[in-house]
Amino acid sequence: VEASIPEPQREAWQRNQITGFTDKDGFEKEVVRHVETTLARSMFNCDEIAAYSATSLAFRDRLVTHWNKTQQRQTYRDTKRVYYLSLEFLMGRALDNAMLNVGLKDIAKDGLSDLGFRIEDVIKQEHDAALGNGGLGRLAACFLDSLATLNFPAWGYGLRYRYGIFKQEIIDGYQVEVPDYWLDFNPWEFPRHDVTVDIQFFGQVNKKTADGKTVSVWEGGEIVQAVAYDVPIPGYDTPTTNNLRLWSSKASGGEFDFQKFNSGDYESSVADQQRAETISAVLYPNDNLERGKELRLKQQYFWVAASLYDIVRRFKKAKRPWREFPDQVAIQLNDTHPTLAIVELQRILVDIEGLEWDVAWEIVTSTFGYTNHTVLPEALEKWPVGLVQHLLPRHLQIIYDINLYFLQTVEKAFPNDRDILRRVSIIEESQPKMVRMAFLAIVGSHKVNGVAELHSDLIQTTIFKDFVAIYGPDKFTNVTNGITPRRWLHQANPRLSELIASKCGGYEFLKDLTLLSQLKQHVDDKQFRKEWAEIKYANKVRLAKHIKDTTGVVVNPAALFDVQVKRIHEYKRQQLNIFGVIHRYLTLKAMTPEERKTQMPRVSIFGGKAAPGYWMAKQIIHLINSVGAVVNKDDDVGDLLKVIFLEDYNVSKAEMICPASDISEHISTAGTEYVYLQLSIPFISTSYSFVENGGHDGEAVTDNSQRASGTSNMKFVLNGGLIIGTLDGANIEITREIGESNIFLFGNLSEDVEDLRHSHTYGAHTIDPDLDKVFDEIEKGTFGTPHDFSAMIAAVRQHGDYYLVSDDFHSYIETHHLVDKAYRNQDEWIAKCIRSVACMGFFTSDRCINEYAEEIWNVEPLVVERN
Ligand code: GL4
Repeated sequence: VEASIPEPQREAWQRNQITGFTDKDGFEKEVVRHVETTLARSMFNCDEIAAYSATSLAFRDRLVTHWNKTQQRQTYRDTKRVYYLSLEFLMGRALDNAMLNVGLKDIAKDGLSDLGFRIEDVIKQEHDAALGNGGLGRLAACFLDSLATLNFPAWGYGLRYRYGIFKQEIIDGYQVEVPDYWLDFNPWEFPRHDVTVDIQFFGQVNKKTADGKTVSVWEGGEIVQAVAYDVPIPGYDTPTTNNLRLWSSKASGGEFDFQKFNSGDYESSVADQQRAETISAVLYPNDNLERGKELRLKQQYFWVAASLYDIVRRFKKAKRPWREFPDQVAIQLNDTHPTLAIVELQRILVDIEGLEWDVAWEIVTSTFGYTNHTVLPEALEKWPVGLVQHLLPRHLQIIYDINLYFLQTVEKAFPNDRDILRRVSIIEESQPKMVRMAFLAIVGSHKVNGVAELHSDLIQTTIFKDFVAIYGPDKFTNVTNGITPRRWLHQANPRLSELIASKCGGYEFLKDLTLLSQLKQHVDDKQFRKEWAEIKYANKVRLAKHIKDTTGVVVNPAALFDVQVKRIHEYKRQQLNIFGVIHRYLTLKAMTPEERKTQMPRVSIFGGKAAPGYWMAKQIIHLINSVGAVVNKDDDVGDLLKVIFLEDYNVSKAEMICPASDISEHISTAGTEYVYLQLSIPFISTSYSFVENGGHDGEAVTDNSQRASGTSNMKFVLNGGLIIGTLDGANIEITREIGESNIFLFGNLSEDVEDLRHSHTYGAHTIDPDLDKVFDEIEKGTFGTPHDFSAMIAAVRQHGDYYLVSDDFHSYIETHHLVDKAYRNQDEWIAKCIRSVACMGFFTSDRCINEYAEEIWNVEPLVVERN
């Protein structure tokens, strides 16, 4: 308040309001000004990076005025805000997105051209902001875009990792990890050196009595400082610009501990500083896996404590009573990573603000919502009690108290059931004892949601079943994931977006994706189909060029492009794909030249990172590259088969790849050990006519609980590609929306999965004969030293084939034949693509955010007026 300008002088400020450029001349002026002043360069040494920097700064200036206005408006109106806590925000590039959301990309294009640059080249200079691993982090980024576009007062809170997800290089066919130093120059962040929070670790808890009241005081230990870095998040076609606040760690007391420094202990003062900075140094590169490292827990508490301090500070400004906290604040926990926030808020309210336990707990549970993203057991977070005790002694006490009160209510409700207490306890009575973070998140939240219908059913009937019995079904809900059509259609595929706009009454569909349904009326329009096909072809040409530039391999853009890009994981079954590719290769080799002429040319495109410690995933990458090395130079097959591994798959590459795919693969194994239930999927028939779709007669398709939702499937379909998949997470809902005839489904039934696994382990496990031949070929050394791939083969032949690669192999191969056949009829293929896109309205993240807002957060949009 003291920093505000007094009333009489405000007129001068208002008179000098910065409005930002609105036309080409204005844009050019700003770019030149930034090149010459901010960057201290000139037209004699302005390269593409400088042009990128100046363009970004020009747009950033525009965003900042909207951003300030949005924040002022939200503060003034004092409405409820949403805080999205996520350890990962996989944002990708910001400039293109800012230009499109602000709506001045055409102006920038012309302006840059006047100044001697091509806008595409300028955009490409930007380094991806890659603060995430895969689907979970990208979902958070899509949600931020939708929150701003829908004018919700919302902040994201995360960590500002110095190193995001590593850069992947492929050297001699192997993945090599290179650090991703992305902060060299980042015009999109604003350091707020004045917004800092001291975060405490270690120490001990002492009881103190004052005014007849005993309180717990957490004392001693060490302090690390959190510094805020703010990133503006522009909405599409709205001035609303929200904030993503990322915390960076720093030694408290600045650069050095001067006392230590002056007393000659230079080394130790530097060591302290480095130890503090380590906290936000690096993103853990695992997807769907928690490794229980102490530093990871430190990251979690550091980020959560800083964010809560900030949220509470903001709430306290309005001097409202504490009970109104949940009317002003909704906090969403993106997976269990921020679960300590529940404990931290209880600590603030009880220990610092002096509220009664029950009053505080009511506030806490009304504030939080928790999203579960996986049922994979290795991804469910548990922390050793001893580690929590050491790092956060007061928090462990609070966790024990939360558990005690919780178990007391359970005991009351289930007086004769002793076992339920053991099953639902937040503390697992194992050796060592563990804190079960998902259970803590459920107990401390008012809503728990899964991310696809099937996934949400599954968590309620399996891992969280007891909690449904305790709390009733209303606490649990589903919000099926979605993607932002701004980035994943308009930005990634501008020509398709334009063509769609010409049939759907302009670009309104980008804000209301259900308007895509108007495309149905145009499916039979020959000219429209032709233009559609031309755009797909042009996107394939662009990808072919990228393939040539990065791998040296020439691919035919007229071939069927078959894409599987995502993190490499055994459950996602890239191994099934590459074994299928080898089978195709062997089949082609066995054909006469005449027979080969009848075959459909294919390009099998893979991409994705393996966690550095995931050895099997790295073998899969190596096999893909080794197969490519042989196949791509085999003149017998020529254009009929090419195998490509695209290095360093990330958001900006995805924007190029998705528009260029004809078919993409979403083929993870059906079911897990948790799936004993039989889910009926009413809109999916249990028998298929063989030709119309990818299923098999009498073979029902199935669920997949390993992958919670999957979101890349949505990106591919939205860009006019078809998909081949198991009935997995969101594949099920995609099938419901686009119809069975527009998707290629295959694979075993989930209810058969357990039996199949059992038979592998205890019976004679016969491998599919075609797959056997593939293995024999690998073992002959056709693709390099067989030993390199022995574990992959052994996993199927000897170790029980947990992911059912052999069981699904035949139906996978058959389905690919159907794909080839369908692709020959280009006209019908394009029609299927158009029909599918027309039905994708449901999968916008705008729909997700509206559902969260209504069902979980209870927040309203707040429109900010334009200037
Ligand atoms: C994931 C799921 O594996 C993925 O299916 C889902 O789409 C994504 C977003 O909800 O969350 N869970 C974890 S852990 N990583 C993911 O990508």
